[in-house]
Amino acid sequence: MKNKLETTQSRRNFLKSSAAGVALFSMSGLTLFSPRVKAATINYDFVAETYVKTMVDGVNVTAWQFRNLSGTGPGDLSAGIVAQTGDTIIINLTNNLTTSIKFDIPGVLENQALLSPGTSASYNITAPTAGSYFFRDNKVDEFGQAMGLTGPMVIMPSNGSQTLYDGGPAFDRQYTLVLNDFDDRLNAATANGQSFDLNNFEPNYYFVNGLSYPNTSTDVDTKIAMSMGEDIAIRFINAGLLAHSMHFHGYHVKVISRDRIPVTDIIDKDTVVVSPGECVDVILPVNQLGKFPLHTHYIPAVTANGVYVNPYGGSLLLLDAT
Ligand SMILES: [Cu+2]
Repeated sequence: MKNKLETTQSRRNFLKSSAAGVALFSMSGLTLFSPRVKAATINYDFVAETYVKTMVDGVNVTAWQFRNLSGTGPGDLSAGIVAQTGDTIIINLTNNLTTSIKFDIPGVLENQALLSPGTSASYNITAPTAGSYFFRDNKVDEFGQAMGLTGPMVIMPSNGSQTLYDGGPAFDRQYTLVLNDFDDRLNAATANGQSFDLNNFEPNYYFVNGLSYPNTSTDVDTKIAMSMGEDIAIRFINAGLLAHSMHFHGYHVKVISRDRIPVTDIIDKDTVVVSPGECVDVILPVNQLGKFPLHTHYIPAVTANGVYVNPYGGSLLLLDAT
């Protein structure tokens, strides 16, 4: 059926030509990571900052982001963390916002001190169990996330295997898809120094890795390129405030883990619920060729501000098996 050796070999060659030893987040749809025998120390220099993000319908929205000063995250995200279990991860964070923030990695680094505007802090963690995580600002509930202060953290097994967790299923390629959403009234209020009640949060822009369709269909980190016979790992990380039922056309997937906890009853599914704050890892066996959509079943989330643009917007992406 599949030639494992060949796919492994071509991946190795690909990795060889990349910037070895640098923990880049991803490129060409792969989480670009060279397995190591020994644990390493990986430094990330992040800033938290305000920026203007152009929506897929041309509207400009003032948002917040974590930005890696010497790298990026997947897609349009400006920061992401990739490491191997046991690595030392040092995150040097400077807060360039005019308000304090609280850096947080659910399940890994919690209850940190506030980081005042214009100051820096270093967060030193040992890379935990292999799996999908995210980081965020957690000062006031999900407010920081609603403004865009979030990014993925992917931890690979310490034994260098291309698996979703230690002893878990192997895959040929992996994609990390961060789901989040903006209510542009919240962004505008924050930019004007006004408050916004999160109870009134009704998002009107939706993203996968910071991109909305059709831009998801051309970016190497969000266009799911696959080959016949491959097993594709997809890490859904819902850093937004709404639950999404992600619907696969053309394929069934196996849900492997939820928040790093292996699923024991694995069945084939075409729709996978990803709750707010949840990380859900699935494997898609590629058993037919073609182009198919993958999208949220929450219909407003495949629009831009309630309008179908070009011909959709929001959390819709393309599965492309060649
Ligand atoms: Cu559908």
